[in-house]
Amino acid sequence: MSLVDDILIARGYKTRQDREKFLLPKYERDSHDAFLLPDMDKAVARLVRAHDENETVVIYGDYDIDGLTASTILFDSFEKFGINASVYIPNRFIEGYGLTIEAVDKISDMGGQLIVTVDCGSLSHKEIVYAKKLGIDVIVTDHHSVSDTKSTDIAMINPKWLLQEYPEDYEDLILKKSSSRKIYPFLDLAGCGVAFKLVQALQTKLPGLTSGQEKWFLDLVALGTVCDVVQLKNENRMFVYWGLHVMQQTKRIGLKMLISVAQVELNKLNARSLGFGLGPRLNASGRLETAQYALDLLTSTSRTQARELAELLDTMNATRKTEQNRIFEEAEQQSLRYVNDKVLVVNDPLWNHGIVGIVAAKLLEKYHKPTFVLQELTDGTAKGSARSFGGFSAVEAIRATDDLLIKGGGHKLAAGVTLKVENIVAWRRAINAYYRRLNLSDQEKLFSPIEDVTVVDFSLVDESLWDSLIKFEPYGHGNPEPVFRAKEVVVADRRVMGENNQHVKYSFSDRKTQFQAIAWNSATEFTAEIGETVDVWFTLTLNEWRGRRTIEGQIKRILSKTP
Ligand SMILES: [Mn+2]
Repeated sequence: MSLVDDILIARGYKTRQDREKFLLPKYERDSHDAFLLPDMDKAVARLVRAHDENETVVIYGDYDIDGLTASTILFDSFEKFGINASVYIPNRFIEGYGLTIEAVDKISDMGGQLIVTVDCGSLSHKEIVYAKKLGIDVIVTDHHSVSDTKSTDIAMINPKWLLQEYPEDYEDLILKKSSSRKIYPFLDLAGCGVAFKLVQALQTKLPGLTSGQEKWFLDLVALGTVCDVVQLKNENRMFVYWGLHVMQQTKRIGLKMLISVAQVELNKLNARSLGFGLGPRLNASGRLETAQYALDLLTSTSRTQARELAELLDTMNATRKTEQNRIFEEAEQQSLRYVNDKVLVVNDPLWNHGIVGIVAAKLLEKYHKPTFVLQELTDGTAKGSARSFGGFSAVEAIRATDDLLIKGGGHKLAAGVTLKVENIVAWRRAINAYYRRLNLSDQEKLFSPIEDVTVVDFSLVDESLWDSLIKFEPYGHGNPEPVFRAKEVVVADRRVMGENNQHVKYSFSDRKTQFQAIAWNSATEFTAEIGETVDVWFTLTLNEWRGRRTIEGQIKRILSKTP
């Protein structure tokens, strides 16, 4: 067994076959049967009718990247299938997330006969019933948490229904491959992933997109999947793995221009480039004004238009960053009032609720607390975003305190919430009381990385290990970079570096071999001195200097063992 096998086994890839699958995802093998998703056949039949009767279809999207990529996937593919469709993206500041009565009215005025939602709609029973009254059918495609009751007269494609259907034994059923009933074996698709499954299913019933051509949509699937922070496992891993390959050869002029303004080098394209380069630029327009610009960019067929839009998004992204830094600094100040709270809730009238989600993520990183950041609006309500980690589920916390809320929902690690300003104080207390009631274990409270594997011998950390680890890419949520831990090694050298002595470089010795590791901007955090015995947690990087390749560590944590 190699270190690589050890890591994969620790991550749950128990058999040799599981490990091989992980290291080389394959499209045909790893694509699950789209018709196993709830209501897929119903949705396909309805869309075939829309095609045959040339109905006016409206794709109802969302302003985040998952919603925008999902909308583009359906819009482009419907065009190829000969389904007459347009896209409706709600405005975050006017309509908010999901289907609304006002939007249904507008769609009715536009002559819409069928709405297909993407990345939303699972909780829109009222709006769906209203649409029906106006003679508009609705197909929901979504991946958000669902409520306990499922409409039977419309198609709702959402893998999360499977958990509802098999609450106790979903895991068991998918593991038991011999089970007589086939069940879709993966729940964590993003909204764009669900939209892509609909394309795969339609492809078998309508001409326009021959088998294999749908792979050209994987660039968009990868982008939405990474930016929606779903687990990069199973089918998602395959989507992102191959989606990055597709993106390197993408024919979408809008994506090409976006890649160019984000200064992403095509041959170095990885999941990080999507999450930190392309994603923020696409999101900026929806956060500041309207996501329509981002949709227009993704669907653009004109080079000039695409260049202009990409440059506009780049400028908006710079504005967003300035706003975000201001909000972050103010929120940092405010959080000093709540040092004893386990769940941080901060609020202000001047914090744009399009940006507060990113600020919540940064506060979480700084304080290691589940965090809610709210904007108080002029109508007496406050609206905001949550980020969480470990055993604390933001969406469960919202559910447990919903008597003080107007609405809320989302996922375990990220959620949204709306409440009356006058209830903020009481709700802050309630959600902290809920945290205490949970009685989380130490493991569930842990924020810092957990090691994948213990290194007993630094000589094993070499170039061949590095070459194997490259196959673990793309890294992201659910598939983090492996973290190594060396136990009881001795600090052989410590040097501070950089203009302001902000970096620190260590050399550790396991008594046979020395190993270099660096911590950027953390010289004050890591203070273990020469001669001390420590445990050290690190990830690996490749250092290329004057043609020489060396493998170095990036320090995550040092624990002194010297009494
Ligand atoms: Mn989504």
